[in-house]
Amino acid sequence: MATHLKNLSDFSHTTIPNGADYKIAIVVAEWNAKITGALYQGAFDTLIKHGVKEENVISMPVPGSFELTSAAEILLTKNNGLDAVICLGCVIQGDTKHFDFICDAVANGVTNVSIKHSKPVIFGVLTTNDEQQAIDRAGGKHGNKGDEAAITALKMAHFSASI
Ligand code: DLZ
Repeated sequence: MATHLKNLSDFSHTTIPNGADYKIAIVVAEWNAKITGALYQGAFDTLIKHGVKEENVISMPVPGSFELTSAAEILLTKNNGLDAVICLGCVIQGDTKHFDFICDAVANGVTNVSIKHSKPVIFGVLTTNDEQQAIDRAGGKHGNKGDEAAITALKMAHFSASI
C-alpha cells in the first residue's frame, strides 16, 4: 500500500493498473444510443487494452440512465466476483425537469450502491445541454468519457485490492 505520495500536481499521470485479475461490468443505457454506444466502445476497448480478459467484461444494456443504479445494485448483489461496475449513459437537457430528476437520481444512486457494496461504481454519464456537447465527449474533440470511466474503474479496483 502506498504510504507517501509525491507529485500531487501530476495525478493525471499516475500509472494505469493492469486489469488481468479484474472482473468488471459495463452497464450502458439505450437512450441516446449513438452516444452511449460510443461510450461503451471506448470503455470496452480501454479495459481490454489494459489487460482485462474479454470473458471478464460483463456487458449489460438497460433502457435508460435512470435504470443504471438498479442494474449496478442487481449485478453487485448477484455477482460477488465483480471488482467494479461502470455505468454509462447520456442525459440531454430538454424542456422539462426530467433532466434534473434523472441526473440527481443516477449520481446519488451509484454513490449509494458503491458505498453499500464497498465496490467501485463508476459514474460515466454525460449530462449535457445539447447533443453536440455529448458527441464532443463520446469520441469527439473532448475525448471519450467511456475511456475515462474505464481507467477510473481500473484505478479504483486496484485501490480496493491494495487495501
Ligand atoms: C424518459 C427519459 C428522458 C426524457 N430522457 C432521457 C435521457 O436523456 N437519457 C436517458 O438515459 N434516459 C432518458 N429517459 C429515460 C429514463 O432514464 C428512464 O429509462 C425512464 O424514465 C424509465 O424509468
